[in-house]
Amino acid sequence: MLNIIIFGKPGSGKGTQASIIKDKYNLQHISTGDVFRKNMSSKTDLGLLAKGYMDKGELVPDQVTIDMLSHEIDNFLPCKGFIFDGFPRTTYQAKALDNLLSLESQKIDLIIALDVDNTTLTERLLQRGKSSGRSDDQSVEKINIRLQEYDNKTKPLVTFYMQQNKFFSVDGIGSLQDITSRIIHVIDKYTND
Ligand code: B4P
Repeated sequence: MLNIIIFGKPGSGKGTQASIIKDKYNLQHISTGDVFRKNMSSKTDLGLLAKGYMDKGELVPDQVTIDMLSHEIDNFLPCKGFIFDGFPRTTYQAKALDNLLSLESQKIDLIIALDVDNTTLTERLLQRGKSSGRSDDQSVEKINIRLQEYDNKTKPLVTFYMQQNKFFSVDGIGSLQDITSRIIHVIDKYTND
């Protein structure tokens, strides 16, 4: 199996790129944000709980997210590998993911970060907010909360994965195709080595 995490700040293009990369390598794409949003639109208990956090731009509590992810992984097995998008977002989640994969004698192979500056991210998210209707994309204040959540809770993962020599960063600004090529370059180098 090949297990990849697409990492980055809110709006860095994780979902956009993961949808493209999954087809090239025949991976199962798990986006925790998408699963939460599906639950929100069908008004499940999980969706109603997640909505309270997502509307404010905050992360959903770890255990809720991990339980949901575990269920998603089980649904897809057996498979050729996963591309995780938006997960993990805390060190606690990263350790839980390692545990879940180890149950299948698997591990994370690569974490690929999309590097985008905060000004560009804010512009992208406000632009998306015009058509997505997503409450968390509607104001600079809310986007700033999401960026603060990233700095406080998610950024420590850079060190966590660097210490394991699994962390790679690519420029997340440019055309979709150029960014996809940068990601493919990292994956192919890893799989050919
Ligand atoms: P997510 O759904 O993960 O979404 P995101 O961070 O907003 O976006 P992403 O980086 O995927 O950007 P996208 O490709 O869409 O998270 C939303 C919320 O869910 C979180 O705030 C949190 O509350 C909750 N959540 C999710 N996972 C969680 C977890 N593990 N733990 C706790 N809570 C969790 O791209 C953004 C925009 O940029 C799009 O409009 C796109 O078209 C555009 N774009 C992409 N690439 C571009 C490019 N190269 N040039 C120009 N525009 C580009």
